[in-house]
Amino acid sequence: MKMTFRWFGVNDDSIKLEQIRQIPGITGVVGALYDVPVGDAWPMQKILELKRTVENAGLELEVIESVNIHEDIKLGLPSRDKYIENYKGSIRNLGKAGVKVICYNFMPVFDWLRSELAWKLPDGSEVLYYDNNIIKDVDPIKLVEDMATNSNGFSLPGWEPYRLKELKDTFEKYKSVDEDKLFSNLKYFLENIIPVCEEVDVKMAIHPDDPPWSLFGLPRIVTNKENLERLVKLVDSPYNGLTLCSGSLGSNPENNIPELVRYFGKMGRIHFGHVRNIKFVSERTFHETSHLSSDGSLDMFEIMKAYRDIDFKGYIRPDHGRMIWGEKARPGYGLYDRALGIAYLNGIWESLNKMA
Ligand SMILES: [Mn+2]
Repeated sequence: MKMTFRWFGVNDDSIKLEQIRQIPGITGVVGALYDVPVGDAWPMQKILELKRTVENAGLELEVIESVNIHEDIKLGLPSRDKYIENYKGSIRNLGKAGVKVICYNFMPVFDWLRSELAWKLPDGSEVLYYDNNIIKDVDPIKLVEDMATNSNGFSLPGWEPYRLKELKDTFEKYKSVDEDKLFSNLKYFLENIIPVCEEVDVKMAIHPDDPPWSLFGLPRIVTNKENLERLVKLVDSPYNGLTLCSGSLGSNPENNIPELVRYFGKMGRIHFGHVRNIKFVSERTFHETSHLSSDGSLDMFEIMKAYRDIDFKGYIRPDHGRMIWGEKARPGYGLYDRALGIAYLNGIWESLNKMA
């Protein structure tokens, strides 16, 4: 297991690489280029610049999150071929730069979604909250505006303004895309790019939908064991793999995370693990918590034990943390609580290794 930490770059993160370097056991950051429009190929020079910056701080850049997929690919429009060619270019360049894993998602229109970005827990810390009763009645356009204005001045990953400009138009186009169609569009994409991944040794790791159910009538397919199984079989190659996000899949209590880790881990299809906790409030309503098992509804010991049992050699990172100790950062992505999360996960890992 290699412990990593998501970082948004020199210009768009409150956290410095020098600070990340001091987290015990850290090997690298999970980075991305945020100034390349979705659909364009990532230029080699910019990738190398990022790599140099990260490596100068004593850290590795072996995982990218995310290389976003152009909406035309998800919609299966004729224009997708041009964007798929660009995507292949990004994969080749990232491979040349030593990147081993690309995390991506295939969620229509919206990336992750919450009803509140700073919900106060009794101890005064702030967390992200998802209340299905609010989401089901909200106008998605209004929601996008709220997300943009309540994020402490940072852009939120997946909610970049340029992606959301033509929202109404995109909604209209999705009327003809159901789950089967979305699966076949994903298959088309994977069949085209996986040979390139095999050639340059870069593994694709799809992130589950967050939350793992349909929103605003849009189809969602990366949601449960059955669909994950269908997904890895779309193209039967170890390069067609998963980012197993405990918090995203775990917000549906029917998803047994340790079982999923063992099942897909034994198949060699988990390349990246997002490990975090959430607390169920009621059906389809939950909030995020510290990583500690007793603070939430997921058992972190059992999750890490599953990774230990499959002898996991891939990358792990803590996921969203609480906002604590007065920190002002991008919601979910502060330094302090994610560093605490790493220390805790490392502690579990050390115990598991010594008890084995
Ligand atoms: Mn995640």
